[in-house]
Amino acid sequence: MSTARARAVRLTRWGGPPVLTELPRPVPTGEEVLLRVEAAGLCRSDLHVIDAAAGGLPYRVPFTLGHEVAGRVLERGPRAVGPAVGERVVVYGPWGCGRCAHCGAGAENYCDRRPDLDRELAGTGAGLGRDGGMADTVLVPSGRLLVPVGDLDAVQAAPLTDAGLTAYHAVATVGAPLADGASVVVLGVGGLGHLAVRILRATTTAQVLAVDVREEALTLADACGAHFATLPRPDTARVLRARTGGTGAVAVFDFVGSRASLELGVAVLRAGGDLVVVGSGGGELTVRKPGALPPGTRISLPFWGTVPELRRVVALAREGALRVEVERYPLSGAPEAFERLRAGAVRGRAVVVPDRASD
Ligand code: FEH
Ligand code: ZN
Ligand code: ZN
Repeated sequence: MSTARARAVRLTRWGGPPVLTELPRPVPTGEEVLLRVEAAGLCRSDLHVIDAAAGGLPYRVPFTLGHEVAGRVLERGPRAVGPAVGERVVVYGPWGCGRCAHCGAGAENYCDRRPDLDRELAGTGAGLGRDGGMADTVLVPSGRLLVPVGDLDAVQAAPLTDAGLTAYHAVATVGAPLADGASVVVLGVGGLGHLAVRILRATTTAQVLAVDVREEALTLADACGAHFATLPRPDTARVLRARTGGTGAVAVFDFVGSRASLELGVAVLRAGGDLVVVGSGGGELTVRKPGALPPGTRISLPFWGTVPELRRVVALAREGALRVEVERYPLSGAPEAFERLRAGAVRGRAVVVPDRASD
Protein backbone atom coordinates (compact mmCIF):
# COMPACT_ATOMS: atom_id res chain seq x y z
CA MET A 1 0.00 0.00 0.00
CA SER A 2 1.28 3.53 -0.70
CA THR A 3 1.24 6.25 1.97
CA ALA A 4 -1.10 8.30 -0.25
CA ARG A 5 -4.72 8.40 0.92
CA ALA A 6 -7.96 8.30 -1.09
CA ARG A 7 -11.56 9.07 -0.16
CA ALA A 8 -14.24 6.46 -0.84
CA VAL A 9 -17.99 6.03 -0.32
CA ARG A 10 -18.18 2.64 1.38
CA LEU A 11 -20.74 0.19 2.65
CA THR A 12 -19.22 -0.57 6.04
CA ARG A 13 -22.00 -2.80 7.49
CA TRP A 14 -25.13 -4.48 6.14
CA GLY A 15 -28.17 -2.26 6.60
CA GLY A 16 -25.99 0.76 7.34
CA PRO A 17 -25.72 3.97 5.27
CA PRO A 18 -22.95 4.60 2.72
CA VAL A 19 -20.05 6.33 4.54
CA LEU A 20 -17.47 8.72 3.04
CA THR A 21 -14.13 7.67 4.53
CA GLU A 22 -10.41 7.69 3.73
CA LEU A 23 -8.25 4.69 2.80
CA PRO A 24 -4.64 4.13 1.79
CA ARG A 25 -4.46 4.46 -2.01
CA PRO A 26 -4.06 0.94 -3.47
CA VAL A 27 -0.90 0.01 -5.42
CA PRO A 28 -1.53 -2.04 -8.61
CA THR A 29 0.25 -5.40 -8.89
CA GLY A 30 0.35 -7.98 -11.70
CA GLU A 31 -2.23 -7.04 -14.36
CA GLU A 32 -4.03 -4.50 -12.16
CA VAL A 33 -4.56 -0.88 -13.23
CA LEU A 34 -5.15 2.04 -10.85
CA LEU A 35 -7.38 4.87 -12.09
CA ARG A 36 -7.90 8.36 -10.79
CA VAL A 37 -11.71 8.53 -10.79
CA GLU A 38 -13.22 11.51 -12.65
CA ALA A 39 -16.90 10.53 -12.30
CA ALA A 40 -19.08 7.72 -10.95
CA GLY A 41 -22.79 7.21 -11.61
CA LEU A 42 -25.42 6.10 -9.11
CA CYS A 43 -27.76 3.20 -9.92
CA ARG A 44 -30.92 1.73 -8.38
CA SER A 45 -28.89 -1.46 -7.95
CA ASP A 46 -26.74 0.47 -5.47
CA LEU A 47 -29.89 0.92 -3.39
CA HIS A 48 -30.58 -2.84 -3.55
CA VAL A 49 -27.02 -3.40 -2.27
CA ILE A 50 -27.31 -0.75 0.45
CA ASP A 51 -30.66 -2.17 1.59
CA ALA A 52 -29.53 -5.82 1.53
CA ALA A 53 -29.62 -7.77 4.79
CA ALA A 54 -26.54 -9.65 5.96
CA GLY A 55 -26.26 -12.82 3.90
CA GLY A 56 -28.60 -11.49 1.23
CA LEU A 57 -25.81 -10.95 -1.28
CA PRO A 58 -22.62 -13.00 -1.88
CA TYR A 59 -20.53 -9.96 -0.93
CA ARG A 60 -18.39 -9.19 2.11
CA VAL A 61 -18.47 -5.72 3.72
CA PRO A 62 -16.75 -3.30 3.80
CA PHE A 63 -16.39 -2.34 0.17
CA THR A 64 -16.54 0.84 -1.90
CA LEU A 65 -19.69 1.46 -3.95
CA GLY A 66 -19.78 2.63 -7.57
CA HIS A 67 -20.10 0.38 -10.64
CA GLU A 68 -20.45 3.13 -13.27
CA VAL A 69 -16.99 4.70 -13.48
CA ALA A 70 -14.90 7.00 -15.68
CA GLY A 71 -11.34 8.10 -14.95
CA ARG A 72 -7.73 8.39 -16.04
CA VAL A 73 -5.03 5.66 -15.83
CA LEU A 74 -2.79 6.61 -12.88
CA GLU A 75 -0.54 3.57 -12.43
CA ARG A 76 -0.25 0.11 -14.04
CA GLY A 77 0.92 -3.19 -12.56
CA PRO A 78 4.00 -4.77 -14.16
CA ARG A 79 1.93 -7.15 -16.30
CA ALA A 80 -0.88 -4.73 -17.16
CA VAL A 81 -2.36 -4.61 -20.67
CA GLY A 82 -4.52 -2.00 -22.35
CA PRO A 83 -4.62 1.81 -21.97
CA ALA A 84 -1.43 3.62 -21.01
CA VAL A 85 -0.83 5.89 -18.00
CA GLY A 86 -2.64 9.21 -18.56
CA GLU A 87 -5.28 7.75 -20.90
CA ARG A 88 -8.94 8.58 -20.09
CA VAL A 89 -11.17 5.51 -19.87
CA VAL A 90 -14.41 4.03 -18.61
CA VAL A 91 -14.59 0.82 -16.58
CA TYR A 92 -16.52 -2.20 -17.85
CA GLY A 93 -18.39 -3.11 -14.66
CA PRO A 94 -19.16 -6.88 -14.67
CA TRP A 95 -15.80 -8.45 -13.78
CA GLY A 96 -15.83 -12.10 -14.93
CA CYS A 97 -13.20 -14.83 -14.81
CA GLY A 98 -11.66 -13.56 -18.04
CA ARG A 99 -11.08 -17.13 -19.28
CA CYS A 100 -14.42 -18.83 -20.07
CA ALA A 101 -16.07 -18.76 -23.51
CA HIS A 102 -18.35 -15.85 -22.61
CA CYS A 103 -15.52 -13.79 -21.09
CA GLY A 104 -13.33 -14.58 -24.08
CA ALA A 105 -15.98 -12.97 -26.29
CA GLY A 106 -16.16 -9.89 -24.06
CA ALA A 107 -19.45 -10.99 -22.51
CA GLU A 108 -18.22 -11.00 -18.90
CA ASN A 109 -21.79 -10.03 -17.95
CA TYR A 110 -22.62 -13.67 -18.72
CA CYS A 111 -19.45 -15.27 -17.31
CA ASP A 112 -19.94 -19.05 -17.21
CA ARG A 113 -18.27 -19.17 -13.81
CA ARG A 114 -20.40 -16.39 -12.25
CA PRO A 115 -21.88 -18.17 -9.22
CA ASP A 116 -18.50 -19.59 -8.15
CA LEU A 117 -16.87 -16.27 -8.91
CA ASP A 118 -19.27 -14.36 -6.68
CA ARG A 119 -18.34 -16.69 -3.84
CA GLU A 120 -14.60 -16.96 -4.61
CA LEU A 121 -14.09 -13.25 -5.31
CA ALA A 122 -16.99 -12.03 -3.16
CA GLY A 123 -18.25 -9.82 -5.87
CA THR A 124 -19.88 -9.28 -9.24
CA GLY A 125 -17.59 -6.38 -10.06
CA ALA A 126 -16.76 -2.79 -9.32
CA GLY A 127 -18.87 -1.55 -6.41
CA LEU A 128 -20.73 -4.86 -6.27
CA GLY A 129 -18.79 -6.64 -3.58
CA ARG A 130 -15.45 -5.50 -5.03
CA ASP A 131 -14.13 -1.99 -4.30
CA GLY A 132 -15.77 0.32 -6.84
CA GLY A 133 -15.33 3.82 -8.19
CA MET A 134 -17.36 6.08 -5.90
CA ALA A 135 -13.94 7.24 -4.73
CA ASP A 136 -10.82 9.21 -5.62
CA THR A 137 -9.23 6.10 -7.12
CA VAL A 138 -10.30 2.62 -8.23
CA LEU A 139 -8.21 -0.52 -8.73
CA VAL A 140 -9.31 -2.52 -11.80
CA PRO A 141 -8.24 -6.21 -12.08
CA SER A 142 -7.15 -5.92 -15.72
CA GLY A 143 -6.74 -3.46 -18.54
CA ARG A 144 -9.11 -5.70 -20.58
CA LEU A 145 -11.90 -4.04 -18.57
CA LEU A 146 -11.02 -0.50 -19.72
CA VAL A 147 -12.45 1.30 -22.77
CA PRO A 148 -10.76 4.55 -23.94
CA VAL A 149 -13.05 7.59 -24.17
CA GLY A 150 -10.73 10.23 -25.66
CA ASP A 151 -11.88 13.72 -24.69
CA LEU A 152 -15.47 12.72 -23.78
CA ASP A 153 -16.55 14.52 -20.61
CA ALA A 154 -16.29 12.09 -17.66
CA VAL A 155 -19.74 13.02 -16.29
CA GLN A 156 -21.17 12.00 -19.67
CA ALA A 157 -18.92 8.94 -19.97
CA ALA A 158 -19.49 7.24 -16.61
CA PRO A 159 -23.26 6.52 -17.11
CA LEU A 160 -22.48 4.89 -20.46
CA THR A 161 -20.91 1.93 -18.63
CA ASP A 162 -24.14 0.83 -16.97
CA ALA A 163 -27.23 2.85 -17.91
CA GLY A 164 -26.06 3.29 -21.50
CA LEU A 165 -24.62 -0.20 -21.95
CA THR A 166 -27.60 -1.94 -20.34
CA ALA A 167 -30.06 0.00 -22.54
CA TYR A 168 -27.96 -0.69 -25.66
CA HIS A 169 -27.71 -4.43 -24.87
CA ALA A 170 -31.48 -4.58 -24.28
CA VAL A 171 -32.16 -3.05 -27.70
CA ALA A 172 -29.58 -5.35 -29.33
CA THR A 173 -31.34 -8.35 -27.76
CA VAL A 174 -34.32 -7.89 -30.08
CA GLY A 175 -34.11 -10.05 -33.21
CA ALA A 176 -36.80 -8.37 -35.28
CA PRO A 177 -35.76 -5.36 -37.37
CA LEU A 178 -36.80 -2.15 -35.57
CA ALA A 179 -37.48 -0.46 -38.88
CA ASP A 180 -40.06 1.82 -40.51
CA GLY A 181 -43.56 0.85 -39.56
CA ALA A 182 -42.45 -0.97 -36.42
CA SER A 183 -43.36 0.41 -33.00
CA VAL A 184 -41.59 -0.17 -29.71
CA VAL A 185 -42.66 0.72 -26.18
CA VAL A 186 -40.30 1.92 -23.42
CA LEU A 187 -41.72 1.48 -19.92
CA GLY A 188 -39.87 3.67 -17.42
CA VAL A 189 -37.93 6.77 -18.58
CA GLY A 190 -35.34 7.05 -15.83
CA GLY A 191 -31.57 6.61 -15.93
CA LEU A 192 -31.74 3.63 -18.31
CA GLY A 193 -35.05 4.32 -20.06
CA HIS A 194 -34.14 7.78 -21.30
CA LEU A 195 -30.97 6.39 -22.85
CA ALA A 196 -32.97 3.56 -24.43
CA VAL A 197 -35.17 6.17 -26.12
CA ARG A 198 -32.08 8.03 -27.36
CA ILE A 199 -30.40 4.80 -28.54
CA LEU A 200 -33.57 3.66 -30.34
CA ARG A 201 -33.87 7.04 -32.11
CA ALA A 202 -30.15 7.02 -32.96
CA THR A 203 -29.92 3.45 -34.26
CA THR A 204 -33.39 2.48 -35.53
CA THR A 205 -36.32 3.98 -37.45
CA ALA A 206 -38.99 2.45 -35.20
CA GLN A 207 -41.74 4.55 -33.64
CA VAL A 208 -40.89 4.96 -29.93
CA LEU A 209 -43.76 5.13 -27.43
CA ALA A 210 -42.88 5.84 -23.80
CA VAL A 211 -44.70 5.43 -20.47
CA ASP A 212 -43.71 6.73 -17.04
CA VAL A 213 -45.57 7.59 -13.83
CA ARG A 214 -43.83 10.98 -13.51
CA GLU A 215 -44.79 14.00 -15.63
CA GLU A 216 -41.16 15.22 -15.67
CA ALA A 217 -40.08 11.86 -17.12
CA LEU A 218 -42.55 12.32 -19.98
CA THR A 219 -40.91 15.68 -20.70
CA LEU A 220 -37.52 13.91 -20.70
CA ALA A 221 -38.90 11.23 -23.05
CA ASP A 222 -40.01 13.94 -25.48
CA ALA A 223 -36.58 15.62 -25.24
CA CYS A 224 -34.94 12.27 -26.03
CA GLY A 225 -37.04 11.87 -29.19
CA ALA A 226 -39.97 9.68 -28.13
CA HIS A 227 -42.82 9.99 -30.68
CA PHE A 228 -45.39 9.76 -27.87
CA ALA A 229 -45.21 9.68 -24.08
CA THR A 230 -47.97 9.11 -21.55
CA LEU A 231 -48.72 8.44 -17.90
CA PRO A 232 -50.13 4.94 -17.29
CA ARG A 233 -53.93 5.22 -17.26
CA PRO A 234 -56.71 2.58 -17.43
CA ASP A 235 -56.89 2.98 -21.24
CA THR A 236 -53.12 3.22 -21.91
CA ALA A 237 -52.92 -0.25 -23.51
CA ARG A 238 -55.70 0.70 -25.95
CA VAL A 239 -54.10 4.08 -26.67
CA LEU A 240 -50.68 2.54 -27.32
CA ARG A 241 -52.06 -0.27 -29.51
CA ALA A 242 -53.96 2.32 -31.53
CA ARG A 243 -50.70 4.22 -32.11
CA THR A 244 -49.10 1.03 -33.43
CA GLY A 245 -51.87 0.79 -36.02
CA GLY A 246 -53.55 -1.96 -34.04
CA THR A 247 -50.90 -4.66 -34.47
CA GLY A 248 -49.10 -3.98 -31.19
CA ALA A 249 -45.43 -3.25 -30.41
CA VAL A 250 -42.74 -5.47 -31.96
CA ALA A 251 -40.77 -4.96 -28.75
CA VAL A 252 -41.50 -3.75 -25.22
CA PHE A 253 -38.55 -2.64 -23.08
CA ASP A 254 -39.60 -2.77 -19.44
CA PHE A 255 -37.12 -0.79 -17.32
CA VAL A 256 -39.46 -1.01 -14.32
CA GLY A 257 -40.23 -4.73 -14.03
CA SER A 258 -43.23 -4.29 -11.73
CA ARG A 259 -46.46 -6.28 -11.93
CA ALA A 260 -48.22 -3.27 -13.46
CA SER A 261 -45.51 -2.60 -16.05
CA LEU A 262 -45.28 -6.26 -17.07
CA GLU A 263 -49.07 -6.46 -17.47
CA LEU A 264 -49.08 -3.30 -19.60
CA GLY A 265 -46.18 -4.65 -21.64
CA VAL A 266 -48.00 -7.91 -22.37
CA ALA A 267 -51.18 -6.02 -23.26
CA VAL A 268 -49.44 -3.93 -25.95
CA LEU A 269 -47.11 -6.61 -27.36
CA ARG A 270 -47.56 -7.78 -30.95
CA ALA A 271 -47.81 -11.51 -31.70
CA GLY A 272 -44.26 -12.76 -32.21
CA GLY A 273 -42.92 -9.75 -30.33
CA ASP A 274 -40.10 -9.35 -27.80
CA LEU A 275 -40.75 -8.61 -24.13
CA VAL A 276 -37.39 -7.36 -22.79
CA VAL A 277 -37.43 -7.18 -18.99
CA VAL A 278 -34.59 -5.06 -17.60
CA GLY A 279 -36.06 -3.54 -14.39
CA SER A 280 -35.93 -5.41 -11.10
CA GLY A 281 -39.27 -4.20 -9.82
CA GLY A 282 -40.28 -7.57 -8.40
CA GLY A 283 -43.17 -8.13 -10.84
CA GLU A 284 -44.08 -11.64 -12.00
CA LEU A 285 -45.48 -13.07 -15.22
CA THR A 286 -47.31 -16.37 -15.69
CA VAL A 287 -45.98 -18.23 -18.74
CA ARG A 288 -48.71 -20.67 -19.79
CA LYS A 289 -50.37 -21.83 -23.03
CA PRO A 290 -53.00 -20.78 -23.60
CA GLY A 291 -52.48 -17.68 -21.50
CA ALA A 292 -52.12 -13.90 -21.51
CA LEU A 293 -48.89 -13.84 -23.53
CA PRO A 294 -49.42 -13.32 -27.29
CA PRO A 295 -48.42 -16.31 -29.46
CA GLY A 296 -44.76 -16.25 -30.44
CA THR A 297 -43.75 -13.97 -27.54
CA ARG A 298 -40.04 -14.03 -26.79
CA ILE A 299 -39.14 -13.01 -23.21
CA SER A 300 -35.59 -11.92 -22.39
CA LEU A 301 -33.94 -10.85 -19.15
CA PRO A 302 -30.83 -9.07 -20.40
CA PHE A 303 -28.15 -8.18 -17.87
CA TRP A 304 -25.74 -5.28 -18.37
CA GLY A 305 -23.86 -5.68 -21.72
CA THR A 306 -20.61 -6.73 -23.43
CA VAL A 307 -17.25 -5.00 -23.91
CA PRO A 308 -17.73 -4.68 -27.71
CA GLU A 309 -21.14 -3.09 -27.05
CA LEU A 310 -19.58 -0.67 -24.56
CA ARG A 311 -17.13 0.40 -27.28
CA ARG A 312 -20.10 1.06 -29.59
CA VAL A 313 -21.95 3.05 -26.91
CA VAL A 314 -18.84 5.19 -26.27
CA ALA A 315 -18.51 5.73 -30.03
CA LEU A 316 -22.16 6.88 -30.24
CA ALA A 317 -21.53 9.35 -27.40
CA ARG A 318 -18.28 10.63 -28.94
CA GLU A 319 -20.03 11.31 -32.26
CA GLY A 320 -22.71 13.27 -30.37
CA ALA A 321 -25.50 10.73 -30.98
CA LEU A 322 -25.97 9.88 -27.29
CA ARG A 323 -26.20 12.47 -24.52
CA VAL A 324 -26.92 11.56 -20.91
CA GLU A 325 -29.23 13.70 -18.74
CA VAL A 326 -27.21 14.03 -15.53
CA GLU A 327 -27.45 15.53 -12.06
CA ARG A 328 -23.94 16.26 -10.83
CA TYR A 329 -22.86 16.02 -7.17
CA PRO A 330 -19.51 16.26 -5.38
CA LEU A 331 -18.27 12.96 -3.91
CA SER A 332 -19.28 14.25 -0.47
CA GLY A 333 -22.82 14.72 -1.85
CA ALA A 334 -23.29 10.99 -2.48
CA PRO A 335 -25.69 10.51 0.49
CA GLU A 336 -27.94 13.33 -0.81
CA ALA A 337 -27.80 11.88 -4.33
CA PHE A 338 -28.79 8.44 -3.01
CA GLU A 339 -31.76 9.92 -1.15
CA ARG A 340 -32.95 11.71 -4.31
CA LEU A 341 -32.53 8.48 -6.28
CA ARG A 342 -34.49 6.56 -3.66
CA ALA A 343 -37.28 9.20 -3.79
CA GLY A 344 -37.49 8.87 -7.61
CA ALA A 345 -36.54 12.54 -7.89
CA VAL A 346 -33.44 12.22 -10.11
CA ARG A 347 -33.87 13.46 -13.71
CA GLY A 348 -31.79 11.08 -15.81
CA ARG A 349 -28.69 9.83 -13.97
CA ALA A 350 -27.02 11.11 -10.77
CA VAL A 351 -23.24 11.31 -11.06
CA VAL A 352 -20.68 12.10 -8.33
CA VAL A 353 -17.40 13.84 -9.12
CA PRO A 354 -14.47 13.34 -6.71
CA ASP A 355 -13.49 16.98 -7.13
CA ARG A 356 -11.88 18.18 -3.91
CA ALA A 357 -12.48 21.77 -4.96
CA SER A 358 -16.25 21.30 -4.84
CA ASP A 359 -16.44 18.80 -1.98
C1 FEH B 1 -25.84 -4.83 -11.15
C2 FEH B 1 -25.70 -5.89 -10.27
C3 FEH B 1 -26.76 -6.74 -10.02
C4 FEH B 1 -27.97 -6.52 -10.64
C5 FEH B 1 -28.12 -5.49 -11.52
C6 FEH B 1 -27.05 -4.65 -11.78
C7 FEH B 1 -27.24 -3.54 -12.76
O1 FEH B 1 -27.20 -2.30 -12.13
C8 FEH B 1 -26.19 -3.60 -13.81
O2 FEH B 1 -26.65 -2.82 -14.87
ZN1 ZN C 1 -26.37 -0.55 -12.20
ZN1 ZN D 1 -15.83 -16.07 -17.30
